[in-house]
Amino acid sequence: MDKKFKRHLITAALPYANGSVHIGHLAGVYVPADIYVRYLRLRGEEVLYICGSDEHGVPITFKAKELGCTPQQIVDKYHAVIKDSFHRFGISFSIYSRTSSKIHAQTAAEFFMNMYKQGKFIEQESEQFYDPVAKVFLADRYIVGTCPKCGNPDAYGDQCEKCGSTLSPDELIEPHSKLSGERPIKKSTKHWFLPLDQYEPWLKEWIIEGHKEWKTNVYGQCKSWLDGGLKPRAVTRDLDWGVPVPVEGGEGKVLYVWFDAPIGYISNTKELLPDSWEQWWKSNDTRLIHFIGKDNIVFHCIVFPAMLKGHAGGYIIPENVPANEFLNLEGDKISTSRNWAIWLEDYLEQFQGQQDVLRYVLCANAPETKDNDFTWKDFQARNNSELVAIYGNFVNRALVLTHKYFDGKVPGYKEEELTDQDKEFINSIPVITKELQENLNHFKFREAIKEAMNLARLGNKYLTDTEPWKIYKTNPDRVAVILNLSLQLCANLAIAFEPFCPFSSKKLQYMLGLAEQNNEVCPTSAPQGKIRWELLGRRDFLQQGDSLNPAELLFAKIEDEAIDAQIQRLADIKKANAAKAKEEGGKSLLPQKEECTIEEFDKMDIRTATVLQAEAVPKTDKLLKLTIDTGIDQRVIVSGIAEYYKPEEMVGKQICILANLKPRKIRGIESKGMILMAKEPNGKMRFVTPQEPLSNGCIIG
Ligand code: B3M
Ligand code: ZN
Repeated sequence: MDKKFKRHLITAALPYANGSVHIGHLAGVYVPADIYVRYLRLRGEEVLYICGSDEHGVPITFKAKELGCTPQQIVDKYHAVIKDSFHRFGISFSIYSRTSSKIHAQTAAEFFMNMYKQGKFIEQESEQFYDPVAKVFLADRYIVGTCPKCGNPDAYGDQCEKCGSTLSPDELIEPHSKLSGERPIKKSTKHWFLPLDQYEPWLKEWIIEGHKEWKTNVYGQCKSWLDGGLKPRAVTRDLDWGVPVPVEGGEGKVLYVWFDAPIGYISNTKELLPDSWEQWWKSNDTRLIHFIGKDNIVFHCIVFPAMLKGHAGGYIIPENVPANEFLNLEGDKISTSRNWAIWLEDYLEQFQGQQDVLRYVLCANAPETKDNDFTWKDFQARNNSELVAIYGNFVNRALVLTHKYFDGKVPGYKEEELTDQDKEFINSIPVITKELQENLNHFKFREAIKEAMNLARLGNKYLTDTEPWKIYKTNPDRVAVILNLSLQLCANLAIAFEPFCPFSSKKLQYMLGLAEQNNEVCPTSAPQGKIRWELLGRRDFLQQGDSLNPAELLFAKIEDEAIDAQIQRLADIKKANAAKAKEEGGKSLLPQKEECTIEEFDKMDIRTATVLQAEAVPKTDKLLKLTIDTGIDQRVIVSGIAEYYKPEEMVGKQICILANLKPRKIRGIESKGMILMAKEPNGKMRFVTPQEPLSNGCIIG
């Protein structure tokens, strides 16, 4: 661990308080952060783990509207639910607070005011989208339209959830109001902008030059952002839910949720440590690490650091941002609106006392470098053939045999009794724990948990090779050696697994007599006694004659019935979703657009063309780069159709294009024109083609 840091400030993304948390959130953010924090605590490091509910933002106001209550009622309800389920799952936050707290409103307002006074914002009257029917400005998610980068028809005014791009409402194609469905008009309003462009050279130096060690997915996203050029971003909104803008002219406006939420990390620290929070946020010997999902990268690597820098109040910036990719469920993207998720609350209810199984599976299968899939079959297999059959089985054999042969007292041995086999076993332990530690230091939790399991594997092999049950009658002294060493490995396992599976680790510590029964699973300080990381690899945890507590199974087998019930539940949801989509398909044709004149239509140069070449745009899921023959020239169009067509399917096809669309750069490629596509209400898209082949360049009109 880097010695220049005295303390570690670990943050986990603040979940929106408009729903419960699901396995995607857990695998992406809270489980890895908790593993890391527990590891640091075991090392005796000074560490804070900061989180809380994100209680502002448009989706919360939508939810309130939907349920006919106030936004405050919504956040009160979900804050309590989320906080409680995190605790029961063993997520060991130092504090879990909320952004509707007084201290947060104050901290965020002061932060804004401070930057405002230093002239760090651009104040600008601009034309913003306004819903003439609902009579409100349409901030962020109140406005939807087609993403210009990937073609997703349901992109929001601030972000496209499909491709992760951050957007401004002006970039949306065919914007419409989420409130009335109306096409919005433009109306003048004043806002404050953070001139991100001014921070570009500094950000480039800091990330591109200075943090090449960041995870490739994170570094790559930052680089493509910075290469694309940054623009000023509004940090205020015309809304009535949020932190009021504290300056003159700010009446009726609030801070943008992505301005106030990251300040939540600061206000929650302040709430926890009113007297010493500044030491955590303002000294260079604090190491700040943000755990987040990939859709939050830009806010944590670009916007928030620019705010901290712009504030000029001595705030530190993150040392690392180990963001994860997404977890899918049984092959499909997790979706709250389609109820395609496993909710933590439900899991805790249905798999009581089995928190560690989910923690283990989510870590072993974490979407660290790419999106990954959670399946119930894999969950069952990992429990039954790893936790039960390897870790649980080894511990159980060591303990039960000691109870049987030595009356539950740790047997002793003399150094000279050790055989080569014993020595090989003893020497293998630190080799594995060193690997485990290296991986933890580098946020490679999947690899780390494998090593922890390898430690248990080693124990199983040792018992299987030495077969103490066969030799007890003839050679009890030899059995004493074997069981002593096995119990010492059990103690090693209790430490090695503590970050990942704290519930069973506590149970094991108790069975070994190393801890009290029912001790706190969510400690917020360094553990005491022998459960310390620095002791890993040793074999003097237990002394001859120490008493063990009764042996209990660490993990229980999960039967097919339990898994089948879960699979059935998902099948039912899929069926219900399909029925709903079918029903809605019929009625969801968009209403006719506003009238236009023939002159307006004539401005559009629509022609036939043929695709000559097609290739996927690297590092995107949605984009194809098409080289086409328009009859008048050959040119490139980048189109968001990769979801619907493979490159090879497009080659040779005749299509229709809007030829005189203003050229745009998409992912660094100049795109000249647009392919005409027809869209089904369910979102499926097909390109439009003449009924019989025509020459290229025919005018359509
Ligand atoms: N509430 C967004 C999310 O859950 C968010 C994170 C805020 S972290 C400051 O994706
Ligand atoms: Zn997109």
